[in-house]
Amino acid sequence: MDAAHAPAVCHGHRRRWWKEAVVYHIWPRSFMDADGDGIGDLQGIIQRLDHIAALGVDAIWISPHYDSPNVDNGYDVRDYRSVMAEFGTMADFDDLVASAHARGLRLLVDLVANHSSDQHAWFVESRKSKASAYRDYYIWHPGRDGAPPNDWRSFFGGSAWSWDELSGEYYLHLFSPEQPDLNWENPAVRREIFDLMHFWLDKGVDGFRMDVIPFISKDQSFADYPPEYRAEPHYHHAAGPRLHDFLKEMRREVLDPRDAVSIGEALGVTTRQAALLVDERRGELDMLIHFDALLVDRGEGWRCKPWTLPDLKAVFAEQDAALDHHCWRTVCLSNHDMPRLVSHFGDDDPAYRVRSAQALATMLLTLKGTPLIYMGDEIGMTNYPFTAIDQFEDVEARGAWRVAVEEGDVPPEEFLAHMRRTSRDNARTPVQWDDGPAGGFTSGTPWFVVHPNAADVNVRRDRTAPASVFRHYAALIALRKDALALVYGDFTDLEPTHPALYVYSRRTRDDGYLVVLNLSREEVVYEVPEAVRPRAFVLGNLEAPAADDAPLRLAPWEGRIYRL
Ligand code: ISL
Repeated sequence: MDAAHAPAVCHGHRRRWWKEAVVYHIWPRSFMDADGDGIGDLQGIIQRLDHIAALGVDAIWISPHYDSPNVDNGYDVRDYRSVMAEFGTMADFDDLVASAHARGLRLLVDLVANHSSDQHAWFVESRKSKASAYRDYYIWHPGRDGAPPNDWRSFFGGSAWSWDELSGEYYLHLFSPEQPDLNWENPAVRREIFDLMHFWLDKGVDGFRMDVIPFISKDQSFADYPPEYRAEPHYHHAAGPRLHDFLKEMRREVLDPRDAVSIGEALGVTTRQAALLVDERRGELDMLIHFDALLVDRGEGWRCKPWTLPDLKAVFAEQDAALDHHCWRTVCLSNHDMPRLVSHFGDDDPAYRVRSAQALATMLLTLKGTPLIYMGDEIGMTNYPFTAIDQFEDVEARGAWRVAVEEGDVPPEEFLAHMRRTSRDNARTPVQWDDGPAGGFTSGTPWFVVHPNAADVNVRRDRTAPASVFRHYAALIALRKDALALVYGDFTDLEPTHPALYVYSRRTRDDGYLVVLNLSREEVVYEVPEAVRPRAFVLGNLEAPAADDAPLRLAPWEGRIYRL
């Protein structure tokens, strides 16, 4: 249907481009290196836009491309209005916007506004003295009885407060000491952030992914964590008193006038709070990156814990119950902070890697919400086989090691066993483009290890292999384009307690799909309930089943979509 004549509402939802879109997430440092310095860059992204366009996605989100000392790989911004030198120039950025738009791809950039780098000019000025005009751009405190003001902990280990010798006060950093938190209570700070958002919108970007945005409002009493939050302080930080006011102001000042889309990273946001942040009648954010699924197997910090499929299904069911037709959500199963999708929720044993990556792709693209695909997952890239702490590059991994192993009593082997499964570095090894040196990522020396399986697992090979993860993604995305029921249709989990199958329907009043996923290594026989008798098989990752295939006989990691 011609978009201009399409109804503005579908099955109770306001139709918006970003609800119908699929987003591809790039972590630029490891995507593609065009100039041979071993570091991914903007021209590298441009070189590979056809790969992204061939998937059929609608938008790209790039992790921070701003000037940064890279303590946290770009999430410590030194200058919000310039491009990181390793990634290229402002002319390259303009080229990226134009090249993406020329292919019908929208571009979202990362807004890192909870904190800056300690090398940002604001912080350099702020710490010069208590009288600095920029003092109140950050959060300073004299401390209590010669100790930090409270028990807040940095997500990267240790206290969230550092003593500044020169100006004689503590400053707050919820992440590393090199990432001081901005003071959103100060209207001048909010003005600066809104102005820089306009700056990038003027450059043609279509919206923002907002880094730890729920943390921007701080409880001004700076009291200790309430006891119920001590084990999981992110829930405390995400519930600051003025969060909703600040977001409404941002919406009024920037997002609405520019028709820019907003995806808030929502670490610490409960499902109930999520509804308040994305209810379109309230005018805050468009959608969130939810963490409950990503962290379903996560214990405290870097530790993993056992999980079951019903646990994961319960997360999506809870979201569905909490977010009604006034709200929207993303489906995010992986990103640059998480293990690789196939290693996390699938089976990266070579016998099942492709098939389980395809089954997970089916889930990602048919659950309710805007799917976010993380680079490399479209060919089933896997976790890296780390064996020693010095192989890790990430500030989070190193901070956790210091606290757990060097200052604590965790045996190194125990730490590494967990980290192999949970480390952010798993997602940060370079994308494997072909079976050449460095997986075709660079003609130079790659800044980080390339996975030893690059000769087998790479874009060139996957796209032409008889069983291809990439082509399955492309087929699913193409199906979704013509299927509003897969976007706006009601979600019903038909077997919430089944230990191996995920079976759900997506239905509007006049259309519907049934998704049957075997997320296990065992064959499973399944009798489809009367109420959802499928009319026709639409798409799967194995041979089409015989017409009289009842009950369904699902091979390990088989995923099928039927029309209802
Ligand atoms: O949740 C995580 C996994 O345990 C954390 O790694 C992560 O720090 C958290 O999700 C917040 O992430 C975002 O902000 C950080 C940055 O390091 C991450 O890369 C970013 O996605 C600080 O800017």
